[in-house]
Amino acid sequence: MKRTHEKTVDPAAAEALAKAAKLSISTAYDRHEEQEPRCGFGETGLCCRICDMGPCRIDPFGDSPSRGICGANGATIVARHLIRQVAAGVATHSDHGHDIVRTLLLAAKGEAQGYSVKDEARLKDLANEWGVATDGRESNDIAIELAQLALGQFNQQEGEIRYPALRAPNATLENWRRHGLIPVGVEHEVVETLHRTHEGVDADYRNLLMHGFRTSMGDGWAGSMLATDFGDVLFGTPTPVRSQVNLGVLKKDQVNIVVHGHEPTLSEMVVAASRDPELLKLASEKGAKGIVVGGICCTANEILMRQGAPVVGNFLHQELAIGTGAVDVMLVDVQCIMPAVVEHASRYHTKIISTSKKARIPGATHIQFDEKRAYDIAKQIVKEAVENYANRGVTDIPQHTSDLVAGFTVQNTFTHLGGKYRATLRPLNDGIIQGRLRGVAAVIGCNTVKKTQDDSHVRMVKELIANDVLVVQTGCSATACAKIGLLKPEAAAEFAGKGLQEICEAVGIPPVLHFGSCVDNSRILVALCEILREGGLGDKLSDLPVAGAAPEAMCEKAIAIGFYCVASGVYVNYSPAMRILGSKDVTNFLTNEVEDITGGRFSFEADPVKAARLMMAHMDKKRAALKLKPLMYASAMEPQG
Ligand code: NFS
Ligand code: SF4
Repeated sequence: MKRTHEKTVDPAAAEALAKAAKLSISTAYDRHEEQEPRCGFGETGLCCRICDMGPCRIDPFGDSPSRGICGANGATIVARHLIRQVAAGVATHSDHGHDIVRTLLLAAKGEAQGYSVKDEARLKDLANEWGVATDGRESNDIAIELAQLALGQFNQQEGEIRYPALRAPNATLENWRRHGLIPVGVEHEVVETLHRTHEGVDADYRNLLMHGFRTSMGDGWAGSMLATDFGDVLFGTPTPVRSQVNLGVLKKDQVNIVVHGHEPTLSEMVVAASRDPELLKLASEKGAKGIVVGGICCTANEILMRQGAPVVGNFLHQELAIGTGAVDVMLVDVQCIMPAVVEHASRYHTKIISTSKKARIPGATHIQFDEKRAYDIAKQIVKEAVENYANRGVTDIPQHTSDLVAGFTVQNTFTHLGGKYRATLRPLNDGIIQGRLRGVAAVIGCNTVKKTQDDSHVRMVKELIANDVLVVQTGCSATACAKIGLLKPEAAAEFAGKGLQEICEAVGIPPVLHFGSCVDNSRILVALCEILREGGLGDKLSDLPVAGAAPEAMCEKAIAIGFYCVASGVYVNYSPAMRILGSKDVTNFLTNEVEDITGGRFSFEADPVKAARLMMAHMDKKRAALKLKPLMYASAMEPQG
């Protein structure tokens, strides 16, 4: 059995796990062990369940059988299942993006209670970019036209999705066109993935994987990008904001509502409702000193960056939060919600409330969300929490919190870097060109029980910043590093290399920038385009000394993100590896051959420090190709303790 320190490096989680063990309450870590030993065919991707003549399995060591009943070989089987996972990830982010665009449309028509265009400047910028007239028009009018165009991006059947031509550098765009990597529409490519991977269709692993890359572009350069842009219009563009993270943000003497999932639509309203005088009065009548709304998973990041709401934790905290006995309601919408929360909550007074028609969990209370009555529904949910406060038993909240700054965006990082009056990325580019900074790394993604919680995120990011790499983060990875204090400006002095320290001090930013939720990885793509546009670092995205990593990845969304980053020309270390290692051909295509096509590639190094060094070696290779000055300080990659 795994010992607690092998399960997590987070002291709050360690306390909560110890308590769950004492009470014999099962957590994901226990259920992970119950699943051992794992099937080697499944783990290496060599099990095919595509048709009902199967399942078929391929011997990974090359002995018989080397093909399934239909003749599909290992590479075909692995590639087929992998791109189905890509398509699922794309569908997930895109459906989320779709719902945000739709909410803006309803809001602009006056049909979504409590929502309106919050950021008119952002709306106008987008309209100008998309060629929608703004002169003399009401913002609702503009929003309606823009939202309708955006909805068309999902089911468009011809041409190209819009953002690549609007935002990507020409050389990258031309390369995508040469290789047919731009989706005609988001949904079409997902449908085509399902068609191609049906029994007896595409058997060429390269052809399958290239379609996977094309499909993934519909996430990064459409679904997620639309979620981010239209989310900013609807809820406001984030600005840097201070808050706190970890289980200690739950309060013994207040009503605690944990919002868990992904879409900001409902959680924004719940935050607003928690400030409603009527509900605050009710809370006080019940003996509570106030109402806390904190998040788990990406909903946390959404309300953190826009409202400064505290973060309760990342993916593996969902059960642990309930285990404090202090959660009056856990409100869930879609994605990354373990059905186990219901079982866990049954041992406490916690009410699990599901809200999406797409995601019901047996045993949860369902309150159907509806944009048309959003504020009323949010109030109803907050009221349930307030009323449940009195039913609490003993609470036991691990007293650990850490401060962080979040809410960086392409727009405001510009302002920061350029000083108050000049919004420009010039200081960043100059820092890289002169060798003060080695490059930029995006460290993102989930937690997984296959690794020690947070350990890989933290060790990778420490290694990178110590060697003068500016790190940007999103999702559960940002939460992991926030928990140990890497996301506050003071972290620069303690953890960053000298060159990065100088930049952070001059500009007043932390060495690790929180860029938001997982759909906000699209902000990172836009930032890369802007860095390139600023000049001096080449002419295509793959020229930049940058790299990405998902060091504790666990879901199909993470695979889709990895794919669109590699398609965009980025080097990505992904761990634990996807289920592909059973096919040498597929592995070689993803880690090697694809670089000749997109300029990006995958690696699957599991050790986070070694992976960080691979990422930096890639940056150094790009620096050499650009003939940049030698690094000012971090000439050698020093191992960090
Ligand atoms: Ni991203 Fe965010 Fe977390 Fe992974 Fe899940 S919450 S959408 S998928 S686990 S980082
Ligand atoms: Fe077996 Fe081919 Fe059917 Fe897959 S598609 S289960 S390899 S027969």
